[in-house]
Amino acid sequence: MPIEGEYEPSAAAWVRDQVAEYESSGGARGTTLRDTGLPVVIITNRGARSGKLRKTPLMRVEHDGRYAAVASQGGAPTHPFWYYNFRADPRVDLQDGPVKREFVAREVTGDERSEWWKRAVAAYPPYAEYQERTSREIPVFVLEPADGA
Ligand code: F42
Repeated sequence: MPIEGEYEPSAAAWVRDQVAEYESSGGARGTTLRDTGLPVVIITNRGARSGKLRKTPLMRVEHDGRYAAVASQGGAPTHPFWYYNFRADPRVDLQDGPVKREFVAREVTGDERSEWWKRAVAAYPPYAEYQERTSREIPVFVLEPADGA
């Protein structure tokens, strides 16, 4: 069952515009990071305080049907809000192009984080620069299909 609730668009115009284009085109347009051609997914998550639905575009990092969500926020010194949302309620919906499915997010550490970090940097090399920019260890969540597939 997809998570339900009132959608609260991002405070950042470029983000909410990308979500609008992605969703209104059924995942046919707005699916890359600006003109990089690198693929983006949209993750719907529940606000930790507001309880509202938040829709967060992230770089697509996929392996064997599972995805990584990398809380880089461009190498900022603080975690993005969605990091706290995922921790408060790990049930998320992920849209990858035309396909939308339910997942459960769990933060990974140690060797598992290292393995997914390599995949993330391979998918989006700037993640490595972002990590050099901050003393904050950039959190990584792995999203497992909710139906256990
Ligand atoms: N961000 C990343 O961190 N990693 C990526 O790989 C990434 C890729 C990407 C690709 C395309 C694109 O358009 C954006 C991309 N972003 C990426 C940016 C990402 O989508 C987010 O905008 C960014 O990470 C910041 O996330 P944020 O959750 O901090 O969003 C801000 C802008 C926001 O919406 N703030 C809201 C506000 O009102 O200021 C609050 C959001 C929120 O979730 N609030 C919680 C609630 O209860 O509703 C409260 C949370 C709390 O604990 O207070």
